[in-house]
Amino acid sequence: MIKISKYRGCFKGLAVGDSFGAPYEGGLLERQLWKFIGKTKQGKRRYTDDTQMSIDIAASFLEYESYNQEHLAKRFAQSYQWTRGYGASAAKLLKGVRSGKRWQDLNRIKFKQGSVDNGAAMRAPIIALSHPRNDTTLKKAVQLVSEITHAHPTAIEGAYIIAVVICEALRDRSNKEIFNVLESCCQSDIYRTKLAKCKTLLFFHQVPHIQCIKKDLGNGVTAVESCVTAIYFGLQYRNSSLTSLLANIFTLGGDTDTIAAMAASIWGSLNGEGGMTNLAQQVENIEYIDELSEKLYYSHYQYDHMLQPA
Ligand code: R7I
Ligand code: MG
Ligand code: MG
Repeated sequence: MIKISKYRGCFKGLAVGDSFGAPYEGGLLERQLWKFIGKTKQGKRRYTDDTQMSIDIAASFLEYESYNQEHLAKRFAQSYQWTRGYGASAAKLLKGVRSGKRWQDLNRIKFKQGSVDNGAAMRAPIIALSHPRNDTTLKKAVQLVSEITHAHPTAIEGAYIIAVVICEALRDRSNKEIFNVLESCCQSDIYRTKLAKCKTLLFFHQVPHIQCIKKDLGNGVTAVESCVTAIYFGLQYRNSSLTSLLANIFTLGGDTDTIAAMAASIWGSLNGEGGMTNLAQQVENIEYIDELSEKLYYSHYQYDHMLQPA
């Protein structure tokens, strides 16, 4: 049986990676701005859209015991705040939904096939917590949750491979086992090529120079330039501290909040919540994130839980 600590570690890892990565994201202007808005009045680190949308997914799933796209789109829209650093087209879509428009009429307006960015992948770990078996129900759930804001096939496939890695990490699979599963799930040439490069870096090299990771895997805001990078870090640092994983992602630069959010949630799914307590305590709303993780867990493992001795 999967341990509850892994559920907590997955969700808290996402929030830790996001809120510790946010100060390093973007250009000079964004970094300066975050210095002013990056802390709560109580001095906790604020999280960005990555964690907020993950919270929305968990809360909406728990309310419906499944994914209801209309409910989730409204929940995303209600939670929108510009200070959480949403991408420009996601922000526009969410403001549209808030004013009564249908998400289906908005998600392909700016880009014909939908956004290619990593806004679907950054929240995909939570879909894995709601569908922890890597099967067709997981794939369907990823499609439903992602297409509301990110209809492009590469955005959805990026979300799917992140969710698959989380499912396998929750089961303590080795890096080799995880790659075998990824290779059988992954369909497009673009991700197959990235995964092959990632495999080389993970299995056949000493820890590579950070510039090599940037060149081969990427550090950008598109799903293609960030999902495999996060997988690399989550797996490469699985036996190291979360702090060292994060420090290396911050050195890499680029979309640091999102790459760190995805990588740290993989790390937390492998290692559980122990080893991130000090970091998690510094993040706003972490008690609510814990509460949601627990509810997601017991929505699956209630029966098994009742069989366990107290
Ligand atoms: O994916 P999204 O919600 O968030 C992207 C990043 C994440 O790392 C968050 O943490 C946040 O920091 O931002 O963002 P979107 O709004 O879907 O996309 C952001 C921008 O990417 C758009 O406004 C476009 O400028 C660009 N973009 C594209 N450009 C060309 N072609 C997105 N999709 C396309 C495209 O298909
Ligand atoms: Mg963000
Ligand atoms: Mg980001």
